[in-house]
Amino acid sequence: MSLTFYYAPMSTASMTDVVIHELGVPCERVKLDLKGGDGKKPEFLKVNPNAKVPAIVHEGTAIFESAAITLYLGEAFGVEKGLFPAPGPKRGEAMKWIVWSNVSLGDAVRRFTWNTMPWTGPADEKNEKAGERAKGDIAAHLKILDDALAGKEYLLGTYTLVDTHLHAFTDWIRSMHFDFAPYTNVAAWSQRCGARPAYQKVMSAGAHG
Ligand SMILES: N[C@@H](CCC(=O)N[C@@H](CS)C(=O)NCC(=O)O)C(=O)O
Repeated sequence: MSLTFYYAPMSTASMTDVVIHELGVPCERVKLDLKGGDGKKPEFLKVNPNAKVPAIVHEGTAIFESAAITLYLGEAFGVEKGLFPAPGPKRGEAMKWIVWSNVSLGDAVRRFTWNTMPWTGPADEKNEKAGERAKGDIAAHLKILDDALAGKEYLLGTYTLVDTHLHAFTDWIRSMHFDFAPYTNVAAWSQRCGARPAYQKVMSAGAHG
């Protein structure tokens, strides 16, 4: 079995890193220095022409986009480990939340970071009103997640890679000073997911990961 994981510490790739740790699959890790230009090197552009991490190569096939990677690894390795549903309606639920996270919640987060964070782009392209609107949209999405978690420990009932994926994403949102206190179900779920050894391991590696 050959699996290669291309990553940069403290990036979207951390989400995939936690997924790989949860699954316990052996892989070759290739750390990229994005600021140093590794993402734009021809050998990496062959893996991901978008010049972004995460990316994986499994048995010679390159896969990019964090949502696609979680879905793919879940299907390939997660079912037998009880971390991803077998094909059927539950699998549909898993797909729904992972795509929702990157597309719907992700859209609000991208607008928020672009308009409010100095590290995303030039100051003269930022728009305060658009930032405020995006902040409200993130709050609306957190409410949707909160409602979905009502009466449940995890999104699909038991812990799955859906929680791994969404928790890594929402914990990054929380780190940008979003108060989860109004979302009591999200706050409790976030603590449960954050206590898992795989998440602790990736986070403790931090910038040196
Ligand atoms: N939609 C992509 C986004 C990945 C992404 O934006 N990755 C950033 C790091 S967080 C990146 O590699 N940026 C390239 C760079 O900074 O040069 C995914 O979900 O995989």
